[in-house]
Amino acid sequence: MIVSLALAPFVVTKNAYANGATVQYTSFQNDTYSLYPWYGEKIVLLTRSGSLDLAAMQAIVAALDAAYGVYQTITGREPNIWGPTFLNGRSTIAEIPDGHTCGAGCGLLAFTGIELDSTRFAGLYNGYVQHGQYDQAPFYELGRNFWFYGSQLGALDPFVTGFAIANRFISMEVAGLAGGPFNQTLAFQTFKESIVFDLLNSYLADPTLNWENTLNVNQAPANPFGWSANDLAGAMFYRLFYENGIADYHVFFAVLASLPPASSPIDAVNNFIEAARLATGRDYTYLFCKSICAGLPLVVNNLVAFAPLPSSFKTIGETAGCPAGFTGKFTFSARLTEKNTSPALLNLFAKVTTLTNGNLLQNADGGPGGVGATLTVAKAGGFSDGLLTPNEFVDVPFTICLKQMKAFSFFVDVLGLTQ
Ligand SMILES: [Ca+2]
Repeated sequence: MIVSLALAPFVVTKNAYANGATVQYTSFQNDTYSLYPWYGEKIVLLTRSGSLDLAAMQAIVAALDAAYGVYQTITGREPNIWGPTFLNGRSTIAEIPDGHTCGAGCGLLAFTGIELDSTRFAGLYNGYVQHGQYDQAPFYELGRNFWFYGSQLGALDPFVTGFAIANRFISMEVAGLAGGPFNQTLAFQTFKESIVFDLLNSYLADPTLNWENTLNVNQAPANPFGWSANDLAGAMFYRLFYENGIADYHVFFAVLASLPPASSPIDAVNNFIEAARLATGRDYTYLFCKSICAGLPLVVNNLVAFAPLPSSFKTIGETAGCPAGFTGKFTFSARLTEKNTSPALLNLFAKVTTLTNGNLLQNADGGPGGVGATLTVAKAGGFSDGLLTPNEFVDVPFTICLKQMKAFSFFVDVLGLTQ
């Protein structure tokens, strides 16, 4: 699913530029500039100089368009439109004088708009003119524009920047673009491999490391280039792409977008693992938990069946155990059955992911609660010994405090440890 490099900008750029016309651009810092537009299909590059090499600008614009297309393939969507950064139907990438944008470059999260300072733009332009290579900066910033997963993953911060790190490499790789040296010094291939392979492999090889003492505390394993926890998270995304291809990698993000919001870092890790499992059929728990965090409960929905028992449904008009303001209760049991191919499970609990109408789970651990509340599975039935083995089941009672006597939605995840 590679977007062809043979795009329209040839003609459009020529026409637009031949007029020598500039456009007004309002920057992230709310300054106004007259800049020269170089139109692609999806992006428009805005530069301070109008006397740049036309062929070079066409190549750079085509490369950015191609990378934009790869990001579109990965995410299945496009950035939201931010008026000042959307010109003639295209997302702007603007050159701004040094010291007048956020650092060397930046891109708006989930919205159109990238700014590169003049030094960074010169690196991009000269890199192409002199070596036929593309500086990575704008390809990374596209990873800001296409970041739509703050709700599912943002609770673990390195995932946010890790997305841009991974997809910079992936967009350039899929579009077949030669990368220039990182910060004009580190050879692109070394730059890339030291992150996506070496950093992750050294992390995986060290049994004392896990997500909690790396990603969760913004600390990468010691490494020769000083790569960060963001780079480590990026390498985890890259591994999904590398091992499964871009089609499954797209499914990963499509599934991810449908998962519940993460209210804690562990929720974010579980979302990553669950989306990866559904998209690829593989278990990527090992990226986060090795022997040292065997005590970390993970979502085990795929290892069990959990079905409400209609014969147990009961609506009652009393509210004992509910806070004030409720009108009744709904009680039922759900049967939790271990699939016959699953490993034995222990320390099982249910966690509320959806509960509508302002209703509460009355018998949640620690008292009535809504989304995020947990209910520890009591030792009963096949779980009397605290271990649920293949084909064993246990019935779990739920009591819901009702605001009103009407239909509502209730969903839970099942979490636990595998033996
Ligand atoms: Ca048992």
